[in-house]
This record gives sequence, C-alpha cells and structure tokens, in this order.
Amino acid sequence: MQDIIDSSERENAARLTGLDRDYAALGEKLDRHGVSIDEIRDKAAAFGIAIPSWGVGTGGTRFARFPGPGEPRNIFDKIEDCAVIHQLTRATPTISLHIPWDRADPQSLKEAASRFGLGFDAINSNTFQDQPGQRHSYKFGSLSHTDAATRQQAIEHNLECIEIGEAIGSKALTVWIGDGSNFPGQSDLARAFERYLSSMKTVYAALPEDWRVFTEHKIYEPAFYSTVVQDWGTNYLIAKELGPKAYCLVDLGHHAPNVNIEMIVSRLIQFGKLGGFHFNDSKYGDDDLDAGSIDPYRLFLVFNELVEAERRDAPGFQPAHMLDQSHNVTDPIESLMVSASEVRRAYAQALLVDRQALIRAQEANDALMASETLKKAFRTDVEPILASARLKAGGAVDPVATYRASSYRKRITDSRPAVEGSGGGIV
Ligand SMILES: [Mn+2]
Repeated sequence: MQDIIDSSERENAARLTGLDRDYAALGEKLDRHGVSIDEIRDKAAAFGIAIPSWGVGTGGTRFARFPGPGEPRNIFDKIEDCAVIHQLTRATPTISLHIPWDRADPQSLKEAASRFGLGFDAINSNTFQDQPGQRHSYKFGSLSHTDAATRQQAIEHNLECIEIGEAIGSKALTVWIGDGSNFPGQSDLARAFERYLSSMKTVYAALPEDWRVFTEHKIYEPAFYSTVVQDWGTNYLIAKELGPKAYCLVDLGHHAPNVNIEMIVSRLIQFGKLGGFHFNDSKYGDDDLDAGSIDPYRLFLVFNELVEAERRDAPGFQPAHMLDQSHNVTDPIESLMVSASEVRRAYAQALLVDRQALIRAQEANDALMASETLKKAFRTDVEPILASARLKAGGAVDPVATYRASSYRKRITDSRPAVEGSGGGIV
C-alpha cells in the first residue's frame, strides 16, 4: 500500500493548483445560485459505496474469461485490492462478500479488512450454482425447488450466511436466486412462488434484530422463460409478505430494456421498501457494464429520486449502495474506482437540482422547464467537487492516473502467481 500512498503524494502535488482554481470557479458559480459548494462536497464525501468482492477479479461471459495479471487468488487478495480502491477514492469503505466464494475464518476476514480500515456490507448467498460435495443440485432451482430437501439445503445455506455475516459485522443478507424455467409449462408459476415465499419466511425468521434482508429481482437469465423473482412487483410482494426487515434490491441491469427504473425506485421509496442498489450499466440486458458508462443520465435520474427522498426524510429510507459489475476488458481496480466516482457524481449532480424551481414547473405543468431544471444540474461538471472530497479525505485527485503511476499492479503480478478458475462472478 505504501506504493499507492507515495504515488498519491506525487500525483496530487502536481494537480493541487489546478484543482484549487477549478473548485473556486465552480464554487463562485454555485454561490450565485445560493448553493454552498462546501456543503455539496461534504455530502458527497460522506456517500459510501460497497465494493463487491467478486468485482476485483476479471469477469467473463459464457464464452470466455480473459484473466489479467495479478488476479486476486483468494478473499485476502481481494480485500487488498479493495483497500487500494478505497485509499485512492475514499468512497468505498465496505466490501460485500459472496458465500461460498469468499469463505474464510471470520476472525481473519475481520482482521484483514480492519487493517485497511474497511468494513463489510451486505452478505450475498449463492444458491445459483452447485458446490463440490453438495448433496442436492440446484439445476432445477433452490429456494423454490419442487423437492423439499433441496429447498432445505438452500435455506440452511442462507442461515449460514447470516451466521458468517454476524461474525464479520454485516447487517444485511442479499438473496438472489437463479430459479425459474426455460419452457412454458415446465414450472407451475404460482406454486414455485409459494415455495419460494415459504423458504424465505424461514430465512427471515433467522434474521438478527438489527438486520435487513434484500431480495433481488431479475427478469431473465439463467432461466430464459420465467424467473421466480422476475420484477419489482414480485419483489415488492415478497418484501410485503416477509415483514418489516425485508426490502427490495434494485440491480440496474435486471430489467427489460428501456424500463423506467427511476420510477420503480420512486414507487419502492413511497411504500418504504427500497433496500438498496446494485449499480452497473447496460445497453441490451444484464450486461454488468461499469456504472454510468452507457447512460449516465439514467443514473442521475435515479439519484434525483434518492435525493428527493433524502430531502423529505422518507420513512424507512436507508438504501445500501453497492456496485455489481463484471469487468471483462479493463483492470477491475480502475473500473471500480471510476464507477464509484460515477455513482458519487450522479449524487452530487442530483444535489444541485433546484428543487423549488422543479416543483414550480411541475405545479404549472411546465414540462420544458421541469426537464431543463434537471438538465441544468446534470450538465454541471462536478469533478472539482468529487476531487476535492477525495483529497480532503486523504485520497487521490485523479485516482486512475495515480494508480497507473504506482507500481501496485506490477508488484501484485509478481507476488500472485496465476491460478486456475478463480471465481469471476457475473450476478
Ligand atoms: Mn446484482
């Protein structure tokens, strides 16, 4: 990590004057509109995003995976890579683990993370693939399987995840299942959902007092005809059926193309069931591309809803922010740093929306001015705010340039010999 810190000092020094000028110029402009730049910066600085442990390994497609040099070999290597991301961005203080991919002694996990000042976010269960030595196969489903023993095995796995999560300081369990069908008629749609609900009720009953469970919907894949938890409506029904500790998780890539995700977010907020996000971006389907890389305006519009909820202190509004991406052609550390910045950027831009002007335009049915009010905030280049937030917290003005100027990737390439099949997950 010393190589990262040394690089930060050198690279930051070269950028200080430019940043000061840019920050002052933007501050002056915002001030004319009655907005304090320091306030926006402090809010952005306090906004944390969890890194998915599986994101620091190179991802892949169903065709191939092309691992990069210095791939993490285990969860401890992953924690080290996550620490680099947080050191440079100061935006990613927590890691979201996936069991069994990240199974290790909980005490060692805690120690490894706290050495870098990191904590653990929601823990993810995995009943969408079979593990070596597993008694019952998930080929035809897990929590909704027709066979009671298979369902029980999937329930017990989730209970174990809660136990591990408790030992490492997590406060939430995220459940995504691959259950569904490939042929019309293959599965009784209602009975499969009933079985799922019944299984989840057992999992829910085991949640500690201060925990939440996030259920994640997904329209298709790996099942291509129907999925048991297919959309936000189904997800809302689940959260409602389970109880007050159950919330819906919105993975941006898990919807049909062109679905209005910000409206889904608004609905879930309105009815107190928005649990959190898996941020990523997509062009065609569940592409797991980098957040903000395809449609940054959509990300902004999601944040416009979040900022509005924050402003009016919506009941039960405490969303968890996580990235969930697959980095197939980039250095995952770079992608995750840029993505975390994109999420913060959308948040900062949404904070700049003139809420009074927006409400006035809405009340007057002034469609054009309402749209322009949003666009005006979206068009603001908030980079000086984000850079200043990073610098103030001990991070890098330019995380990618600083990372590239360090010898980190080369060092870990030398110290981490390539291994076969390190789980690059696509979830
Ligand atoms: Mn996801």
